[in-house]
Formats: sequence, structure tokens, C-alpha cells
Amino acid sequence: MDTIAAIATPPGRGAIAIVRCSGPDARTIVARVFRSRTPLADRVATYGDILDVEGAVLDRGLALAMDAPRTVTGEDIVELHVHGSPVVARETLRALLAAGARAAGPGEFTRRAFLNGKLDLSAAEAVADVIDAESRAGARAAQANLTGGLRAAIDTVSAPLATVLEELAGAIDYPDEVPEPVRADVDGRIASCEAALAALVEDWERGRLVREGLSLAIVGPPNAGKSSLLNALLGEERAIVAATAGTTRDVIEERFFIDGVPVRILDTAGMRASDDAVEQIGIERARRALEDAAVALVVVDGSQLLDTDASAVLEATRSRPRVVLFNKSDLGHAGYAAREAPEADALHGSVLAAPTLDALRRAIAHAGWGTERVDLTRAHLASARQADAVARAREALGRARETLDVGDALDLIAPELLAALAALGEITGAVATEAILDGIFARFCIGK
Ligand SMILES: Nc1nc2c(ncn2[C@@H]2O[C@H](COP(=O)(O)OP(=O)(O)O)[C@@H](O)[C@H]2O)c(=O)[nH]1
Ligand SMILES: [Mg+2]
Repeated sequence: MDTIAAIATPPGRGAIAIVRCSGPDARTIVARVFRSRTPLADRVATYGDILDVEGAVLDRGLALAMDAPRTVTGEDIVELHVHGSPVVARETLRALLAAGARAAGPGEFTRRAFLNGKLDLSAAEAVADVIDAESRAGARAAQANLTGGLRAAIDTVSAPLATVLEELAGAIDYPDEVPEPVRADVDGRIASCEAALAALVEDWERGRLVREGLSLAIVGPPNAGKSSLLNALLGEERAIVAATAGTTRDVIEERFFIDGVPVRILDTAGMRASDDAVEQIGIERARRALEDAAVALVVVDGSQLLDTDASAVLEATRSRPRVVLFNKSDLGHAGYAAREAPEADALHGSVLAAPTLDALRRAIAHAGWGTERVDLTRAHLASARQADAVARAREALGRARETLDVGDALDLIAPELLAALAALGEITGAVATEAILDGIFARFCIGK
């Protein structure tokens, strides 16, 4: 293994920048660019001079040496903490490269951690998810995988499958001493592995929601209070609110959080029959936003009887996940009182009142991710790659059970169980090809 180096902190100016070096020669290489009165010691921060490629003092800072094998990469690591100037960080890295280090590729530190057995592959992937997390929920979910949760979940499926394989192999190798496993029993064990994988796939859907957020489109006739609602949910005057119908013409997109889950909210132009060309474009965009959104937030004026525009929006959103608000309860409730059966569970209130906003947040969560609160601490499938591997494992198990069903020789399921184990091994890294690793670490940043 060679020794790699990279700037570990983001580009730009800050209080400090960290340049990391990992590999067998980390100490030797750093000794050429760092001068201190006392020698470096394991896990002790040492103050000294950082020298540039010409040997001149570039900066003063700390060197932190961490000796193998108790380090994140499993190799000797030295970090140089310098002043957070992009120039100083770059020149420090340049000095390390001139002193014999190689510039690290994306994710190469984490890749080494995996190769040295510090992390299983699912945890290594979670490193990128922790860094990319855009919400508290996303960060907590990634933490669960980072601490080995997904690996444990996969192991609870792999272990029983491996046991079945061993039993089959024993019966084949020693047909006289070892009895063949009982068919129904094998079927039952495979079935529960299948169920566990199915549960993981369900979590994958939920995990995706946590990471990518729920898309929510506010729709309704003009003047119902859609932009007022957007502003109230965001707690700021984002969209123009006016008594004039047709004020919002383009789609406005913003983000807020419910229970730590990001919600992408789109305020749209009021939907009505209109001759105005610009307004028509806005209405068309509103239709598309509605089509793409996971949940529709339908706002109508509940203080008066619904006009045809209001009825049309209610009709158009009837068969999809939605939350309906009959707004302007402070002005009356004629429209709410006359609502039809499909809107029986609609909310009635005012976007200007806090209790209505609370009820709306709860209703959005219910429509978006169900009554069940999003479990942020459970391990989950975190990438399409992992979900694909689980799908292949499930298919193999399905084929194994078919073989059992039709009464074929029991040992014919062995190749299917092996295929399932191989697919699951791709998630933990027990089976990891260069191509798999390249695909995973390409999305990492350099220095991680
Ligand atoms: N009294 C009352 N007025 C409201 C309420 N919600 C919105 N409005 C007013 O209704 C008008 C239209 O609101 P706006 O948010 O622009 O509606 P949009 O066209 O659906 O975006 C504005 O004058 C708002 O101040 C409410 O709950 N009660
Ligand atoms: Mg508006």
C-alpha cells in the first residue's frame, strides 16, 4: 500500500483546514513537511511549523498522529491542522505530495477502511450518507447504518441460509450418518428469510422518503389562501399574498421539515378557467407540479359555497394521496357545511391560525408516510444498489421455494441459496468486486 494524502475539509476559508495522510509512510512523509520541538506521539496533538515545497515556513499548526491499527483507515494516519486558508491547505498538500505521498482519489480513505476490515461495505456507504444528509432525520438514519445496523439485519438473513446449506452439504457428503433436513422445515426457514427481506424493502421506501423528502403541491382555486399557507408553514413571507385572484403565476418551491423529514413544498397558480396567456402557463405548470407531487395539499375557500373551480380541483385530486383544507373558517363555513362525502375528513380552519397549521402538519405526515412515525434509528437499505441486491436475493429464495414446492430433490435448492447469499454479500462487502467498490466510492468526496 502506498501513502495517500488529501485535504479533508471543504474548500473555502474557515478557522482551520485539515490535511490528512494515511498509509505506512505517513509519519516519514509528514516529518519532511512538519517541524516540531517534540517528536510526534500516538494520539497527541503536537504544535509546530508546516513547511512548503521549498522548505520555508508556510504556517504554524498542529500535527495529530494516530498509529495503526486503531485508526479509521486501519493504517498510520497523520493529520495536519493548519489555518483555514485555501492557499495554505493546498500548499500543505503539495508539500506532502512532494515528500512522497500520492493524492487520494474520491473516498479512498473510506475504501481503505473497508479493505482493512474497519467497516463493512454498508457502513462505508453510510459514511457518504452521513455527509450528504440534508436533515436531522437523514443524518440519524445514516448513523444507524454507519454503526453496522444494516450489516446486522443482513446477517440475520444470511446466517440461517448458510445453516441450511451446511445441513444439505452434510447430508450429501455423509448420506448414511446425516439425515436429510426436513423439507417443510427448510421451506419455513427460507420463508422467514424472505419475509425479513421484504421488510427491508419496505424500509427502503421509507428511507428514501427521509433522504429525499416528501414532495407536496399546494393546489386549489385562486384566492383560496394557498400562498398564505405556504408562508405560514415556512414562517416567512415567501410568496406574494393578495386579495387579487391570479397573483401567483409561477410555481414556487421551498423546503421545510415535519418531524425532521424534509418536505419540498410547491405553491402553484390557482386553477381556474382563464383567458390570460401567462396565467394559463402558470396553471399548466400547477398541473404538472400536482402530477409529480407525492401528496396534494388542496386548499379551497370554505367560508362560501364552492364554485366550479373549487369543485373541479377536489374532483381532480380525489383518487390520490391528499390533504384537503376548507380555509377561511373565520369568515364563515358555508362551503365546509355543504361539502360532499369524499371530503368528509377534510380539515376546516384558517391558515392564519396556529391550531390549523398543526393539524395540517399532522395530516401531511399521515398522507406522506403513514400513521407510523418514521423510525430514524432503524437500519435500512440506503441505495438502489443495495435494494437491487436484496431483490436478487429474494428472487433466488423464491426459486428455491418453488423447487421445494414441486417436490424436486432437496439439494437442487443449494445453488439458489448460494445465489441469495452472494447477492446479500454484495451489501456487506463479503462479496465485493473492484467494479462494485469503484461504483460506490465514486460518489464520495476527495479526502473522505
Ligand atoms: N380572513 C381570512 N383571509 C384569508 C385566509 N387565508 C387567506 N386569506 C386572504 O385571502 C386572500 C388570498 O390569499 P392568497 O394566499 O394570496 O391566496 P392564493 O391565491 O390561493 O394564493 C388574501 O387577501 C389573504 O390575506 C383566512 O384563513 N382568513
Ligand atoms: Mg397564490
